[in-house]
Amino acid sequence: MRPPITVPSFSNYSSSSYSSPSCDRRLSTLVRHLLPMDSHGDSVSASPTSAFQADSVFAHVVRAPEDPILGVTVAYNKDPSPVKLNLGVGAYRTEEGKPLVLNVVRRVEEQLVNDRSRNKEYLPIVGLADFNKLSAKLIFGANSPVIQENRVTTVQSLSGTGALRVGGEFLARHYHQRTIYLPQPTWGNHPKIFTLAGLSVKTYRYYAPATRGLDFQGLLEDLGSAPSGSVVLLHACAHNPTGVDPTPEQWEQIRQLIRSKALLPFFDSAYQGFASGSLDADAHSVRIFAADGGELLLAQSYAKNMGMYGERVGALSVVCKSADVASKVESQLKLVIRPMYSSPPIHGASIVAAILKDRDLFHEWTVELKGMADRIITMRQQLLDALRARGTPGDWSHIIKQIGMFTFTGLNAEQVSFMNKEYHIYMTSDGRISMAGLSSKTVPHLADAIHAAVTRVV
Ligand code: PGU
Repeated sequence: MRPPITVPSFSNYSSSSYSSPSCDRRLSTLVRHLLPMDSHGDSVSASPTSAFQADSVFAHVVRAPEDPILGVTVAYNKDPSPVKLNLGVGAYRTEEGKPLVLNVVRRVEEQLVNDRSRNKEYLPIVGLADFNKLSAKLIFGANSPVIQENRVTTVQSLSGTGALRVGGEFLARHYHQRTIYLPQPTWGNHPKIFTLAGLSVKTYRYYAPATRGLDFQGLLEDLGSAPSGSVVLLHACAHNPTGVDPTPEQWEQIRQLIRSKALLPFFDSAYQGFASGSLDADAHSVRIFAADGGELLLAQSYAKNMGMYGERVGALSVVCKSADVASKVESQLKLVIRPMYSSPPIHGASIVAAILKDRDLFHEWTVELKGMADRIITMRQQLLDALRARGTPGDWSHIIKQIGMFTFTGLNAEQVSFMNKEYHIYMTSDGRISMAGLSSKTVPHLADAIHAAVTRVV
């Protein structure tokens, strides 16, 4: 018997769990959530089963639950069923259901391996200089004033997660406001990253389940009443998990509100190119903030858009009012990074830099990226058609309205659990499915499962 997946979701926690001004209470809340739960959601204590175990100085260590997202893959890997389908983690798969290494990445990797002049010396603390410059150019645009005026400092990071953590620790040390507002819901790792970085986490309304769209009024109200100076986490595009982004007009209103209240925007850009298929269009939100002369932080990831997941390639940028401030900020970022991991890895960043630097390689990348984005859009249409063909109750048009890697289906935890047990479908308990994990062959199986869940599990 395979145990059902248990995927505790941070998105279910009330915002008040993170609202305490007391660091102790915040940490104890977090620690409570990281302890294992019994079936009633209560923490359970360790019970050593043998004298041998009790001898261990670690005998008191309790087993932690699997991660709500990465744990889905762990459960999937244990399932022997031939029809199993992993729609949990946001990782691109081909029509054949296989992970994809982009052709352009393979080609550059071969060139690098064959280049005998290359070595594996340590990179500087801030990483590969070329990579940092090119990453800033990719997101802000080549003609951005923040680049031309040297007002941005960019450091290489351990993918998007590492950029968020280093940025969070920098803010906890050097910024006067320790509160960060996260959209509700958000990527499950955000609250943990920022809490452990030393910030106090609060939430702002973002998603309206009734419309399956943006709660724009709620967002404006919550950010409007946030204390001046608070940090605001914004998903640059392809919001995870909802797939709901503000329109350009709404972004402009958000920008005006944030600037008028002197809030500090911290962008998380994990999906540039995946929302629309265009790198420039997906950078729109970041660019309007960068163009207004104000300050911001930005975490960038090449996990998805270049398929560099396990290479851990990303960047943290801090846009400042002057080049002088930016260079001082960089000197302090080095003090955050050095005792944490000393310096970042060279391999993945060298591949990314080579692709960003060369016009032909860059073009080849954009074509492959568009191919991935388009395949996801096709999957959306196919899933919607399959549900309509089955007469599945409900309006499923949000499947094609939402953008990026995920569909926030609206399925509840019981329905998710049912689909797991009866159909071997693996997804996060909040009802999010990774469209990138679907293919034409598996759409019917998923549609059957959703139809059964909706009609049999209330
Ligand atoms: N920010 C957001 C909004 C993300 O969705 C992710 C990845 C990251 C940052 C961090 O990605 P890096 O790999 O560190 O660059 N979220 C995916 C991947 C699985 C995970 O939870 O890390 C997801 O499925 O939500």
